Amino acid sequence: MAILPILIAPDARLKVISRPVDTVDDGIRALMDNMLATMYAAPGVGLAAIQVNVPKRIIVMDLAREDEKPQPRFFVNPEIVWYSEEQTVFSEGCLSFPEFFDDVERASSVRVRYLDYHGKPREEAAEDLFAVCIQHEIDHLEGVLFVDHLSRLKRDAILRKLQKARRLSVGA
Ligand code: GNR
Ligand code: NI
Repeated sequence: MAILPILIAPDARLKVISRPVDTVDDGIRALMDNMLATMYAAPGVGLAAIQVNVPKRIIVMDLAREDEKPQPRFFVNPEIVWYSEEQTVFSEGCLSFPEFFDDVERASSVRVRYLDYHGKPREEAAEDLFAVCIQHEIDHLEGVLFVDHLSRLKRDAILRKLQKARRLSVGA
């Protein structure tokens, strides 16, 4: 398994709309395994393929606490088929925005339809952190980032700080 480099904002590649997967084959499974290893190494609780510069509709996730055994989940071509009217606010982060967190309001619960690791169609209810995370990840597949849910003032401030951090680190 390989740990892949994660794209850091601002990066135009994070705005690309990801394409559906035709067939969940061994190549897709190898990519999902590498994404999972990358997510664990980061560490993060979710990762969309576009974050490792692969514009395919694939998400990996593990919401288990540190004292629990790992519960890796894989979502191919995920679609939200129902949103609760009830909304909740959660302080979100993103591996593509290291060290930035801010409140985002989303549906409290959703139903998600997807293909699993073996290409089998599934449908599942998501609540709490699972609901937050699946909505955050599916946004990535549309090129939408959590800062796009913030005011332009906050978004621009965060992007400027990341731009500056990059300038300092690469000396560009
Ligand atoms: O690791 C992650 N943590 C997180 C915390 C609150 C809300 C969303 C997330 S997802 C994020 C990993 C990530 O960037 N996935 O795209
Ligand atoms: Ni993210």
